[in-house]
Amino acid sequence: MDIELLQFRYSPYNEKARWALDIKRLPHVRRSLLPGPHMGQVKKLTGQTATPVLKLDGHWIAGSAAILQALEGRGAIPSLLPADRETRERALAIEKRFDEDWGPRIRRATLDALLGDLGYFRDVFADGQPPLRRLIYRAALPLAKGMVRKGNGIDRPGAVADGNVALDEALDFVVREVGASGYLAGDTLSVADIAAASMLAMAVDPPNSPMSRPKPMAAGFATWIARRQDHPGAAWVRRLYADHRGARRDSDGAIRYD
Ligand SMILES: N[C@@H](CCC(=O)N[C@@H](CS)C(=O)NCC(=O)O)C(=O)O
Repeated sequence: MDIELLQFRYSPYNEKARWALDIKRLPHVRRSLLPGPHMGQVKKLTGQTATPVLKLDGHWIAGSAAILQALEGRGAIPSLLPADRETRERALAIEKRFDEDWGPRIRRATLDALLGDLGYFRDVFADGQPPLRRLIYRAALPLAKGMVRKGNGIDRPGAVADGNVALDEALDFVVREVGASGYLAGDTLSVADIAAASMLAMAVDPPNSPMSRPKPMAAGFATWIARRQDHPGAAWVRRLYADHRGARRDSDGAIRYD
């Protein structure tokens, strides 16, 4: 199989890549890495450490937007780029706003809520890993916690409050910008919807999806998640998932669509 995805469980950027591969029904091998220990492996392949990274036709591609673009370049259907130039530019601009502005800010609030319970943090990011790796990962977390905070900019004053502001801005944005079609750019599903729903899934936790975290959730995290469930933007995310996200859960190994 010539497509391989190196990813993190429950990460929004990785969810974008998984979603595109799934909706285009492109068979691939998926491997979940542990955040932290992933660095050496990803850096060796791509010269940087962020996931997702995708091997396509022998080349490693880093970055969810570049990955989606490369899959489009292969002509796999359905296309996630509107044919009309103006609508396509709108879709790509919305994807960029979610990827580069709202995504990292919302992630700070998400990670802060998750870091309140390191056992649960392990349950989320080491989901699917063998028992011994889970044990070692949990033991390392008290020391690694500071690096997670620093690496994601959570240690800056006001970062978590700003993440919650970004979440409300982004939820309001989808309510305001979704057209009569139910999509953010044009009349069909596009990269804009996938980027927006994947980023917002951090706070919406869409049921029966690869972004639905292990249950029961840690109390503090459950409280944070509960706070936005009644927002109409959260209802849009749940509907997009119900209508367009075939996969109910994430898995590793060979992914086929027979
Ligand atoms: N702009 C990148 C962002 C990817 C990103 O931030 N990935 C995070 C997980 S959500 C990551 O792998 N962080 C670990 C690292 O950068 O070493 C994309 O669109 O893929």
